[in-house]
Amino acid sequence: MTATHDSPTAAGSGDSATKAFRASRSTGPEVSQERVSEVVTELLAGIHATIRSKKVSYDEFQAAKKYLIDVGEGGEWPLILDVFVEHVVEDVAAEDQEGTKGSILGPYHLPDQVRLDTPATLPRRPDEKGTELLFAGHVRDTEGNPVPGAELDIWHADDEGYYSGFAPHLPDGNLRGVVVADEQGKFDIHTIEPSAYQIPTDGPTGSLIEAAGWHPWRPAHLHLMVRAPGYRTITTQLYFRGGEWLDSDVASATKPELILDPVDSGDGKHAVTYDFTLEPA
Ligand code: MBD
Ligand code: FE
Repeated sequence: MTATHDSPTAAGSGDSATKAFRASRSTGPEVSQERVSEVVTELLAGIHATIRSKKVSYDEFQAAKKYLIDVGEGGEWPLILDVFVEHVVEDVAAEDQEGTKGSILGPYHLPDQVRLDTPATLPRRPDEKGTELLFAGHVRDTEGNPVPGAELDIWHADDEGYYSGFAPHLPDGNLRGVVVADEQGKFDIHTIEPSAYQIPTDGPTGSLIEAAGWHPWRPAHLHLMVRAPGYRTITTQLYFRGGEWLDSDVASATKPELILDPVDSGDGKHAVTYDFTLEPA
């Protein structure tokens, strides 16, 4: 592949992810002293137990300190926490969730993207590469009734695995949009299939993955938040049958119910349907 642009750097996307996260949370939630104490005490006990059982040395402790400083300076706290921790938070949140399965939000959601009535084509460059995809379906409630006007907030990587807003060579808003379903809760979204995503290898998250001998890949995926007034918002991701890394996602965020089966619709284009079920808020 010949790149026609400088490769986006980890520091660039890390900074953007930190800024986007700060902008999305103006104030932290209120957490009681009791809760802080019980959760942090158990968290620290886990770290202490690992130090004892693995006989962590002073050199290793200082290396860890340096590493954590680097994660912060590189703006990679959103990335590393979403890759290695968020999936368990999502599992816990999902315990009482009906309807469509959720998955992690990840670090690359941006609010306030262009609103488009269905049928919609996500903003793309004139020469956007990748297989054309028609992604269609219905949004219904848990009793099977349509949810008219449901919003499908969708964002995904391009054919090289980069996200707009986090890779400077991409126009703002590329492959992002909020698609409004029709009176029957139906949506038709034209876009292109994303490529697999590789954690940037030049930053601290990538260097940990390399140091541990793991691989830095997430399978190709679409991100979605599906919402409507009176319903619990679903945050999820959809994957592609046969895609590489489905069985070893570095972020542990795949679920069998979230795998799409696109079919050829002629002209080399793909089409797939997927229906969403929202539970009452
Ligand atoms: C991604 O694209 C993503 O979805 C997650 C969860 C982490 C890193 C990059
Ligand atoms: Fe992603």
